[in-house]
Amino acid sequence: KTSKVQYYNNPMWPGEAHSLKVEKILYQGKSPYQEILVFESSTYGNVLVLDGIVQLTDKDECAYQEMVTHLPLCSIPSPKNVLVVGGGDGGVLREIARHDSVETIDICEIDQLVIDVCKEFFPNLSMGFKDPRVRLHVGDAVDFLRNSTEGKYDAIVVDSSDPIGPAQALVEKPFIQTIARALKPGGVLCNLAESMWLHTHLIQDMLSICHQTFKGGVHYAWTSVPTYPSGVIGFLLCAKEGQPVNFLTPVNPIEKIQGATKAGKELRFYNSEEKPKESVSKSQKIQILLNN
Ligand code: PUT
Repeated sequence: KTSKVQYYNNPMWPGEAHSLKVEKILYQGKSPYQEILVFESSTYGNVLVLDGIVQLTDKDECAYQEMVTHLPLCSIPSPKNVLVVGGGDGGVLREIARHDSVETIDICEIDQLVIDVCKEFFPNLSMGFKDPRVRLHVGDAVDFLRNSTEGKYDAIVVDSSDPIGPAQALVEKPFIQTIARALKPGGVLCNLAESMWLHTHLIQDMLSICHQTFKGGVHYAWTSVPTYPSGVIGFLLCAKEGQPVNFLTPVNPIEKIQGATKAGKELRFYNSEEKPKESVSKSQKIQILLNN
């Protein structure tokens, strides 16, 4: 029923739209935070949509979940306590569970309905909740982190929706500082950082906040997710000063973790292979795009 004008009016990507053919609507509802839609598509399996924005599809979710998780967790020697902010579909939990050094996985998701709907329609992701190390906290991550013990976590993964609506605060300086406080020295953050094609100013602001807050190093990474606007999504990888962290060469390669990628549990997208040396850094590329 949405008119064409509405299609092109999303403030995150004005003038653009991407469409998927709907075979069947599986669920439509409204939580106190957002509108939730699940449909079966012709080409990408089941699709989760929040407030009109595609969050994941069965077909390409691996490219997001594996990268947002293993980029940070493979960059530190032995992650033990990990926090997921958002991530109510369970996909990041599924990926963290591959790491046998991990002892506790806290997840703070604001919307119980997202969790319930994903348990029904995305069993390959929500299986992550079955891991006995997972402790679910339903509530606002800003409050959760404010009340959490200083220096508790080895890694924090922010798997939110885009920074409009409930996730707006998650890209702002006070929240980033609260995250830094909750990390151990040498702990790492992976925060959703949108598309370099669409959100260069937002990324530049986030880079600047992260550089001010994290003295152990900040990198911009990205992955290809065809059903996200512009087909890519980025991450900010940040390290708290303490132990040296090298995001470019995984010190904890997933392939070396016993059973992490065994038959039936293979990774579909991520591997630890080092990228060829590049003459222009990712941050420089963002600057080049911004100047054009
Ligand atoms: N959890 C990531 C969602 C991004 C949607 N654009």
